[in-house]
Amino acid sequence: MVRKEIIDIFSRIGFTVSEGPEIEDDWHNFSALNFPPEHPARDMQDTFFIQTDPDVLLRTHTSSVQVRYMENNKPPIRTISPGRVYRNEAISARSHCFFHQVEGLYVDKGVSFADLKQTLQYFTTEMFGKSKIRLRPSYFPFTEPSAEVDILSKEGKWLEILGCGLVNPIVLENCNIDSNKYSGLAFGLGIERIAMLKHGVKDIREFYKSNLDFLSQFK
Ligand code: 2NM
Repeated sequence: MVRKEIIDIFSRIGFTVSEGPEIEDDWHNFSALNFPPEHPARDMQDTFFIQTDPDVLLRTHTSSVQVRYMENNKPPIRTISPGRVYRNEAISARSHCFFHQVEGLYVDKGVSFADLKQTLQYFTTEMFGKSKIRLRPSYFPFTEPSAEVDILSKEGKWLEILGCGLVNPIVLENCNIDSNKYSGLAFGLGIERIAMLKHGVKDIREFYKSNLDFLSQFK
């Protein structure tokens, strides 16, 4: 339900839906996205690799889909990539070994940080109603500058809802897009995280248990 709602919201401002493989190679999941060789996400502890071939892994984000999209399409590009992603971390109320993301990408001449902020304000307003957001400086290898977006809850608490930034020119060049001519904005969110905030779900594991008592409240 929440995935569909997110797709509907971005469809209304011209984003298409793109999909790609859950089993990825190093280039599309890490190298093209400017992850240095020693980045901790590349560790066996953090990512699921195939033991016999380190170039076969389960994608850790759907940015890999956007690398594929940029390799195969010329700007203007406006696409979102929903899908399952995998992280090798301990299962708890707040994290799971897989979850679902939507990542967004907009590449054209003159795409700016103002476009990023306005796109995200549009999204949060459509998703949560009129709402105050703030952008906090952050770091991702694939964006520069990068930010985390918080939304102000009814209780007056800032809650982190997504990460974003302007696409690092290195990433554009890796995907054969001229970074002197084009710029881009990108963002990534966890669908479960949005669903938990919207519906007051306290434990991410509820989504994977097929418990009818839990599921039937959403029909
Ligand atoms: C995030 C945060 C910031 C992102 C970057 C790209 C690409 F492919 F253009 F480089 N796709 N998605 C991105 C940027 C994802 O997730 C928290």
